[in-house]
Amino acid sequence: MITIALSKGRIFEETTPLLAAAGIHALENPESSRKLILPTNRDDVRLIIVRATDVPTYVQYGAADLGIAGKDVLDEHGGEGLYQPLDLNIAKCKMMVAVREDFDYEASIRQGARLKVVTKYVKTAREHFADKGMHVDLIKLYGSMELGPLVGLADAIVDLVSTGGTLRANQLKAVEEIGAISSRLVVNQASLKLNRQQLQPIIDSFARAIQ
Ligand code: PRT
Ligand code: MG
Repeated sequence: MITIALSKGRIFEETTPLLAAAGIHALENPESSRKLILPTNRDDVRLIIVRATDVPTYVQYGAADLGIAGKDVLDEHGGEGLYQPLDLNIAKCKMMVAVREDFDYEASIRQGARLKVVTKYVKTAREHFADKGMHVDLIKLYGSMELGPLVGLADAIVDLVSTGGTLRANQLKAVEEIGAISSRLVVNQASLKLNRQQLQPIIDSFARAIQ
């Protein structure tokens, strides 16, 4: 049995055409089903529905053979035990630093101010500011980072931006791009060795579908 770990929402939606290209169709919709293990049209393939941040963990420990996860999530996880053969070019966005519209980020850097930063992406943020030689206090949040600067919890946020609508709606502005983000196929290295005959055709179909 091949197990593929996916998260609901944008990753599932954007993965559906790739799975179809490999001849794999979920028999239930994860948005409406409460099942966490979804059968597919193929007796030898099942999907498991997990939190986006948990996908690398399931694949790392071999509970899933394949998974699809954002580069943001993989960078935080560290990628240990994972083979990452394909950038699927889906769920694209940018990792950004953002501040209140009325906050002068450049001036506070020039003055060497110690910024307070809220983020879900502590490792990414720590590395980014260390590379810039900036001293920051990082505060870990699990969501709604945009609120931090509005209520005095932080001067800046590190978060994903796609349309920019969430920043605008909260009177925030992006001041720095940390990097481009897209989702990657991740493969358990041991299971690729053991089950290459089953896994390689799926990987190859994904590769052809994204060209
Ligand atoms: O939502 P949940 O807490 O369950 O988990 P999650 O947020 O980790 O999962 P999900 O499904 O929301 O995101 C899965 C993956 O999609 C992420 O790991 C990213 O790689 C990718 N992705 C692409 C995004 C976005 N675009 C995105 N815009 N993930 C989140 N966002 C959020 C962002 O955090 C911000 O709050 O959308 C908001 C900004 O969007 P705009 O369009 O207003 O700029
Ligand atoms: Mg989300």
